[in-house]
Amino acid sequence: MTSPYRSIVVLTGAGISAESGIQTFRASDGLWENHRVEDVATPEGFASNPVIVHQFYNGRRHQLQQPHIRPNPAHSALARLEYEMSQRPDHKFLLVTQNIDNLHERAGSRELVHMHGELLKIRCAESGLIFEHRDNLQVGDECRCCRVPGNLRPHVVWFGEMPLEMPRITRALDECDLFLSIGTSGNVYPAAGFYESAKSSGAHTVELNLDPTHSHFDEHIYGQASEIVPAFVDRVIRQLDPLT
Ligand code: BV8
Repeated sequence: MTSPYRSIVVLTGAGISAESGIQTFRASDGLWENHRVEDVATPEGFASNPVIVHQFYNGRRHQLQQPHIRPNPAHSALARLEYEMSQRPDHKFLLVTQNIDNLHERAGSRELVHMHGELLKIRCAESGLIFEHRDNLQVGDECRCCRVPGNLRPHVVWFGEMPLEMPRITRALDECDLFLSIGTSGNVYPAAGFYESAKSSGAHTVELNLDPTHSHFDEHIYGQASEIVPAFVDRVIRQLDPLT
């Protein structure tokens, strides 16, 4: 028996972290303290209201580091799938997340791209240098590179900005034979178009989500990620070439 899947790309969204206690965007109706996410999560929003935008991210950065916010069985299942693929010669795996939380890496994922950036990192807008940052960020904070206040921003991709590592993502989509979309409403591009790229590369495309979306995947599995993702990962692992 030869494994039907030698190159797997997984895309995740806010829904995979919902059961870990992190609110999704649509569940909050995209609103945050009377601001639309699209208004605070934009360069224009940051330029006109840096204090409000810093508050928005400081609140999420603080919440992410609470002891009860932990990876759930869906995050762990994807780390297990990555491990099983890594044990087999010429098998490839890439996890692309739209999420800025760190739950995938805490679950053990390594072949991971944060295409919309990371909540626990900040960036100097002048030098481009990126720093780990777990505390609040304020308007007057100085960066270590320029040593002037005002250049630091969350290392997050806002609406209208280029997602990160697109060439790596595009190459993986061109080569994959299985594409999983997990916990995303498919509202935000270019991520929402990845399944079509995978499909045109001949991949089998599967949507695992709580609610149906408008997208046309080959297969749809609905339910809570912490239940449907481990079950689906078990199914894929059973189909892989046995370990030699
Ligand atoms: C860009 C970081 C140019 C900030 C975010 C067409 C082509 C290209 C661009 C566009 C286009 N049309 C419009 C655009 C512009 C724009 C866009 O898409 N706008 C939308 C509003 C229409 N896109 C951009 O600006 C992007 N940049 O296009 O640059 C370019 C073009 C092509 C190629 C290269 C460059 C940049 C977008 C990035 C914005 N930043 N995040 C932050 O986090 O604060 S987006 C942010 O919102 C998240 O990162 C995430 O991506 C998005 C929310 O989406 P989801 O993750 O899907 O979350 P949501 O709540 O919507 O859905 C959750 C789902 O989970 C639901 O379906 C629910 O049923 C399910 N669920 C809930 N609980 C569970 C569950 N499932 C399973 N189990 C559960 N328990």
